Amino acid sequence: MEKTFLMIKPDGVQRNLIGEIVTRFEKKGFQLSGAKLMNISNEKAEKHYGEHKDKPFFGELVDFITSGPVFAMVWEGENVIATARQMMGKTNPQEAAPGTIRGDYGLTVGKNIIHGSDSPESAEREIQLFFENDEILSFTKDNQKWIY
Ligand code: DAT
Ligand code: MG
Repeated sequence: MEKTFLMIKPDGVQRNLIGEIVTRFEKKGFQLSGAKLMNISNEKAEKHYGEHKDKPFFGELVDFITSGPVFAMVWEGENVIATARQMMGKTNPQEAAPGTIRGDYGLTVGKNIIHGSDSPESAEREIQLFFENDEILSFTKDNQKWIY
């Protein structure tokens, strides 16, 4: 089954949105395979956001993501990478549709609550960056037959 890396950013953790966000993905039918509250080192942050290293906001982005604990997660399910991105909404919360996580909870692009992998390649890379293999659990829930 497809897996993606999702991360509630420091603003989402500070604003007590972990439960609300986890609930959305659970209710959708996706399965949580791993999760942890963690602080991100500068080095890991720079690796994670490596594709943006030449952007003017890179420094701010790294400072923000290392400014407090994040809640890192691995979720699995059919087409979870693209579907999770849809549920998150557009990068800029002011453009994100109501009903999406960023559309419902965010106001500014610098504090947009959640990260989600944007392709199978980034999902693989980001899961490896944030999780050890034994932190990701594969198990079958009985409810699967009512989802698929
Ligand atoms: P996404 O998080 O939707 O994948 P992205 O990969 O283009 O978006 O950018 C990564 C993060 O960088 C994004 O969540 C918030 C920040 N960011 C993007 N564009 C920005 C901008 N123009 N000004 C400030 N921060 C920005
Ligand atoms: Mg991105």
